[in-house]
Formats: sequence, structure tokens, C-alpha cells
Amino acid sequence: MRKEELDFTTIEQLEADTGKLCEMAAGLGAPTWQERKEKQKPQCKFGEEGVCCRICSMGPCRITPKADRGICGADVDTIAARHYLRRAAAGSAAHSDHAREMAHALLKSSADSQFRIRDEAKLLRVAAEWGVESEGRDVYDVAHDVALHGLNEFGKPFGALDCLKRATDERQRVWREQEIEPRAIDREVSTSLHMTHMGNTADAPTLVRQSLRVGMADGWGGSMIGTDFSDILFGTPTARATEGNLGVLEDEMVNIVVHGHDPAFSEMMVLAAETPEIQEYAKSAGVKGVNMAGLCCTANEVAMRHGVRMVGNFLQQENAVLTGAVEMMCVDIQCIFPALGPLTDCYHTIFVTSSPVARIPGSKYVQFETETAFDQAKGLVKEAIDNYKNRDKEKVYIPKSKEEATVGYPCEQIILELDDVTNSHEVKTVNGATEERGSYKPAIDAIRAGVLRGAVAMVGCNNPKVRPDYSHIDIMRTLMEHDILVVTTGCAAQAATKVGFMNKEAKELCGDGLKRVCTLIGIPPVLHMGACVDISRMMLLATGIAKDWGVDITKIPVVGCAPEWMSEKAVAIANYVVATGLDVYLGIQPQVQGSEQMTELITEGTRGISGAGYIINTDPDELVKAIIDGIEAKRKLLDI
Ligand code: BF8
Ligand code: SF4
Repeated sequence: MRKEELDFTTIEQLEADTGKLCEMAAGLGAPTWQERKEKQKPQCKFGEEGVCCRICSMGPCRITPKADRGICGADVDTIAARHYLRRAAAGSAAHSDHAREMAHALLKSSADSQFRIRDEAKLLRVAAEWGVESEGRDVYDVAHDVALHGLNEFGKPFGALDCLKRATDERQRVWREQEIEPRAIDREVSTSLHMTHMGNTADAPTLVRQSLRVGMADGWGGSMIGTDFSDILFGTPTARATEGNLGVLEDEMVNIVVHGHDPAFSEMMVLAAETPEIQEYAKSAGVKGVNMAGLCCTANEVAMRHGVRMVGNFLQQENAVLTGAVEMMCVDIQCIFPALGPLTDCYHTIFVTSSPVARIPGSKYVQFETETAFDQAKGLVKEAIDNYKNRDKEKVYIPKSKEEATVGYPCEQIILELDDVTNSHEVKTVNGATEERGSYKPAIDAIRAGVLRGAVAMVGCNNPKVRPDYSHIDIMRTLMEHDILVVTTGCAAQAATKVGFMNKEAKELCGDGLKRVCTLIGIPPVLHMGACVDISRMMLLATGIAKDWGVDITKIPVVGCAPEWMSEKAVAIANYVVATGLDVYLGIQPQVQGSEQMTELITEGTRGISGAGYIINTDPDELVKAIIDGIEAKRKLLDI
């Protein structure tokens, strides 16, 4: 197929679909974020610039031309830096608490439950790495010990996180010498909150250093453990076909949307819907079947493991309900609009919350427990089926737009694809366990030869401060044209899916070099690596490339980019990506601009610590130009 013949969905089409849904919503009096955003204007400038402090109740204090310090004497740099660190700590807490749940699920795993070991090889690899004996033992005894070891990483009193040993020796040295090596996960979160309590650290550089450290507790701690344990329990993802966008909702089927982040809940829903019992139930209720679809990072999790189709990303969560065709919206944790409560009231949609961490008014609360989760899931699917008869045809509008995608490229799959090209597969023994691993050398050779210029990790959310998805799409398209491979997670991945960038045919949109690589290996130019916790996979990918190349990770032409980020998790992520030695290009300001010192610290100051920093530009065209320049500059330093 030629480029001109490609007929992928455009950003304009996405916006037209949203416009039509909002118009229908307005007719029904259904509230939307677009409407609420208007009412929030103008947004508070003090907050935007990070110069307002509410840390103690002597405040709130804000820095203005007539007040250069808060009541306690905190200046603008202190205030902005404390706020920034608190955000990083909250993000790290969120990802890591998610991981803790996975660890508890692993601890309860058994052969006769739905929480069973589906990737034994990975379990044994982690066991060997952590010194958990596996020789001659029952696999569940090993799993439970690995889970306990993982749980210990949250609160161990001494030492640093065990996953740090996966990094290059050079990185480990930098982290140690710069004192950003995270100790226990919870300790870094607690210490961050302690340091920012009224009357403690006022020194912005120290607060920025702790931001890196608490970020590291996420990326090389919570997120990495969460990802490994999810793979062990539910299977390491492999490349598979799926589809994405609102058009995956079915007019004549029961639509259930799973939304959030924790795969334990959504996995049970997906597995429940596939049982003969449920299919029989659907048949007897006279419906054609159950259509399971995912939203946000939960979508990424179930798409990568089951091919479940993805209905959309963060700012599309209301759109799904606005179609009037969703019988049930089941959520677990994180990135869930409280607005779904009042919004679902306007439709027949049953809104189900499942976690004590995310209780939302206007929802039906079903607390999921590992022991009963599968039966609870079956009960919910039946309830959704029963609800189909309540669908009001007058309110239904399902936009047609959807695109095919190949998803599921964790490091293991990338290695496998590269192996297929070069037969470079090798088996190594690490700590007594067999480690099967090919190498990234074919990809490195392509980068050295200039066929590929480099790679960008596109991550992050949507943010109404910019045209939703526009920056993701615009930047990815330009990178592809410039022979830069994109790996992606989270809502950035969903944006790519919606416009066909994960379709293998999208190679036609690429420069000659990237097109050749995609054709040879048989991959799309944008590789789906999973949910936001899976950015830990990206850190291991970059580490693997640096190791196989034999150069410092700060030197490889690989960078991160979050053009539409919004959440505190994104702040934690940006910090650990920088701490890992990779530059991060941001399209949204981190709300510290009121402090010149903070602006300097996060863009330049961290370079003296980890060798990387932020490049911030709210214009997507300028941002992508900066990325390309940055990659070319790295190539020049490598003399390639
Ligand atoms: O963890 S990209 S809006 S869904 S925070 Fe949330 Fe942002 Fe989406 Fe996933 Ni990540
Ligand atoms: Fe004001 Fe200081 Fe209290 Fe912040 S900590 S609210 S700056 S008095």
C-alpha cells in the first residue's frame, strides 16, 4: 500500500466525533469536562506558577511583588520545590501501591485459582535475582517467597532497592555517589513528605535531588515490581492484534468498559466474560454477546495480554459513557474522573468501583478480594447483561472511527523480533538461573548505520491545556518521518492506536530507514510497551541497549517525551527517567516557573547529578524539533 492510499483516522475526525458526542450530551443535560473547563477559566496563576503554599495552616501564602516570602519565611524557590517534590512522592506512592496489591495477589496465588503462575520462567528469573531458592521446590512456594521479598522492598530498614542491580554498573555508581539511590519504596515517599513538612528542608537543590530519589523508588522499585508480578500472574505480553477507539463499542452487544490501572480486576472481568457460563447466560438473555473494552492503562494491560479492544484514553473516558451504549463501566484505581458518578446518572450505565483506594460517589461499590474476585466478576458481567434491556436507543451514538493495531512489545518481544532477523539468540546463566536473551545489537547496528536515527519513549496523559491527542500524534508522525522509532505506553499509546500508527501499514508514513526496519522485522513503527507502570520496561530497554552497545546510557540517542502529561505519576516518571540518564521532553509546564532557581534546576541542574534533564516547550512543533536536534546531537557525540 502506498502512503496516499492509507486512510487512517485523522485528528480532525477524532475531534468531530467528540464534538458530536458533546452536542448530544448538552441536549441531555449531561455534564462534560469541556463544559467544566470553561467554568474554571481563568485558572489560578499562582497555582500555575507554583508560588502558592498551603502546607501549614498559617497559610495559604503566595509570593507576589509585595510579598517575597510566606509567613514562615519560605521563599518562592522553597515553595515551588516543595510542591514539586510532593507531586513526585504522590506519583511514586500511586504506582507503588498498585505494585503492593500485585504482590499481595502473588502471595495468594494458587494452582486452582485464577491467580496462578502464568509465566514460570519469569518467576524463576526474579527468584534467582533476589536469592530466593527455587531448586526442587513447589512453584507456588517460590512464588510466595518472591512476593514476600517484593513486599519487603517497600519497608526494609537497610540497604537499597534490589532492582537497581539490573542497571549498568555506571548508573549504579552514579546513583550511589549522588545519593539518589532509593532505599525502601515507602521510606522515600515518607521522607519526601517529611522533608516538605512545614519547617524542614528549604533548600531547592536538596528537594530536587529527593525528587529524583523518590522517582527512582517508583521506576526501579514499585513500577518494576508491579510489572514483573503482573507478568508472572497474568503472562508476559506478546505481540497481538487488536483495535482502538470508540468504534470498538458494539451496537448489538453488551458493552462493558474496564477502566483504571490494576490488571487484577480487569483480568478477572475479561476471563469471566469468556466462560461458557456467561456466554450461556447472555444467550438466554437474548443478547448477541458481551463486548469487553478497555480504557486508559487498564486497556493497555488487557489489550497486550488478551487482545481486548481499547475504547480510548484519559480524556475519552466520558465519551465512552456519552455513546449511550455502555452497560457497565468498571473501574479500579487512578485516573478515574469523579465526574463519572453524575454522568452515568444521565444514562443507563452502571458505574462500578472496586478498590478501597478509589471510592467515588454515585458508583456501586464492589470491593474486589483475590479469593472471590472471579465470582464477583461473573456476577458483575451478568448484571451488565441484565442491564442491556435498559439501553435507550434514542441516546445511542457510537462513532464509527476505529483502527487496527498490533500491540504487546515488552522487552522480551522486542528481543524476539530482533532474534528472528539475526538468529542472535543466546542462553546465559545468571545467578544459577537460565536467562534466555538475544541482544539489541541488530537495533544498535541500525542506529549506528543511521538507518534509524534513534528512539523516543512517548508516554503520558491527555491534558485539556492542549488539544487532546494532537501533540502526541503530531510529534509521533514527525519522528516517524525522521526515521526515529517510537516506543510508547499509557495514553500516548492510545493516541497512536486511534490514528493507525500501530498498524503495520503505518510504515508507509515513515522515512525510508524506519520503513525498511519495520518491513524487515515485521513491526509497526510505534511499539506498544504497555501501561504507565511499564515505563519500567522502557528503562530496562534503554539499559539493555546501553549494555549491548557498551556506552554510557546518557550517550545513546534515546530520549523520553510526555507532551500532554497531567498526573502526579507523570512527575514521578519524569524524575526516574532523568535519574536513569535520559532526557525528558515535556509539552506541559511542571508548575514551577514562578521560581527561576527551580526552572534552572529541573532543566540544567539535574544534568550535574544524573547527566540528563528536562527540555520544556508547549509548542508541539518546536518540541519535536528539539527532540530531533537532541537525538542528532547525541549521535554527533558518539561520532556516528
Ligand atoms: O497511568 S497516561 S492519564 S491513564 S497517568 Fe492516567 Fe496519564 Fe493516562 Fe495511565 Ni499514566
Ligand atoms: Fe505559608 Fe510557610 Fe505555612 Fe507555607 S509553610 S503556608 S509558606 S507559613
